[in-house]
Amino acid sequence: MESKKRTLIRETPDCMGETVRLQGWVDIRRDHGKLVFIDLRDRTGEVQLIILPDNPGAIEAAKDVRSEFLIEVDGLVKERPAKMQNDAVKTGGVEIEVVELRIIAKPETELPIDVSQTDLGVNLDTLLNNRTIALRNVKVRAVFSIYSEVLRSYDEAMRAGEFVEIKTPKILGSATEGGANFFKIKYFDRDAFLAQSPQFYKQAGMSAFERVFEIGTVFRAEPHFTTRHVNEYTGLDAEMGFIDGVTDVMDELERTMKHIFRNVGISCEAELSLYGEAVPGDVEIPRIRLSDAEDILRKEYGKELENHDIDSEGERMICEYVKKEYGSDLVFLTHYPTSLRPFYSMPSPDDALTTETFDLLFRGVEIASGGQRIHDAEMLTGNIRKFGLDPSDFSDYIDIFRYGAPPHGGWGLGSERIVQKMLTLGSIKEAVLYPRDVKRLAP
Ligand code: AMO
Repeated sequence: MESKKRTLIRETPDCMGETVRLQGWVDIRRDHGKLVFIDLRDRTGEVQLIILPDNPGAIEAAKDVRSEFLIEVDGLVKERPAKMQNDAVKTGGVEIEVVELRIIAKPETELPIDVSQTDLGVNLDTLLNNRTIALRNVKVRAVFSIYSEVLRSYDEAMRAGEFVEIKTPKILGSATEGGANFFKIKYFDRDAFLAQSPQFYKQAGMSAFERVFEIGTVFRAEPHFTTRHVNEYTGLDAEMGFIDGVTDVMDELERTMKHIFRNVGISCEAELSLYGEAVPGDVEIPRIRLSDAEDILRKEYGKELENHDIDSEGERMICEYVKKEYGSDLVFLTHYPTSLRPFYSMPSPDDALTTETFDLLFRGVEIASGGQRIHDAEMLTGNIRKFGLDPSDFSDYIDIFRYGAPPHGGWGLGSERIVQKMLTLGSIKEAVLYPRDVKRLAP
């Protein structure tokens, strides 16, 4: 038995009439009179095992087998009777008549949650407290299969656009960019801070490579209890030089998003269908100035914005409007007021009170922020002062531009929010493997 090679469940339809070795988890075991049925799953699918009464060895070996046991079976691949072929999850048309069955490992006690149901039916806390176990559930795993495809597709789109991948430090000597949402840590005999964006480093990378991207951890010390914030997330950042304007940056982000959605639509059809979801249609993403969005909200929804800043309700409404008017699940809001954007944002050439920036919204939630940056050292120094900050705290950053840098811009895209909105998950935490929030540091 030892020397036989493992066959994956996906491969069983090609092995009709052969004896194969399968390994996996027991989803469920059913006894029908003297017959024992076991639904076995591995990473490629699920198949029904059948143990016949004329195989007392296998009946004996299976007698204690329960859900979530890990087993190995040698069995004959047979055609599954047509009347049984109505279960979409199972490998169609095939069942395995068990010859030998061995237990590889078994749970010490019953699992804290029943992972065999398609819908787990537990609340968010229970799901997260039992995260490792919950990952055995087909719908929970689907989230992270899609997440994996999002990461791969982002990487692929960036490389296709000739962006160079960089990794920038997450431990910083100073909390220069703002301060309030930095985590302070002990670093030997002094204080250090966890990076809340790769912003300065990606601009530095851009100044040499023209185009860089990073897939990296971002830390935010925000005491938020919302459905779209966590304190540690994975940012999909990019920065590109020699742009004519912020439009070039939005074009590149639009191309990237379409690539991600197209790939997920093709590779993750089964996972999406578990959630009854489809990826957004391949339509042009509308670009609306924030001031125009403000007018739309007032006229269409009777909603007034405070300080011309759009809140989460406004973001939901504008997405609803765009879906209705343009059939798009995404929208760029552009030209945010100077007062609402970081000091490095390029002011609009015709209006110093607005910036060449944007947010990208997807089904009601902001998934990316970006814009053109100031690339002139003197202008940047002046802007730092205007924001009430001290240029001497930014000398490494200003140096990037002192030695010459092209007009440039980029974005920061939240990877988990993409998946959250793609599957309409109630909380971003469902799309984070082991989320960190104000209260949660484990598992
Ligand atoms: P910003 O702070 O808007 O921009 O962040 C960019 C994107 O990151 C995601 N995001 C979050 N996701 C989960 N939990 C959070 N607490 C959280 N905070 C932000 C969002 C958001 O759109 N340096 C700029 C980017 C740039 O201009 O290039 C920045 O960090 O999807």
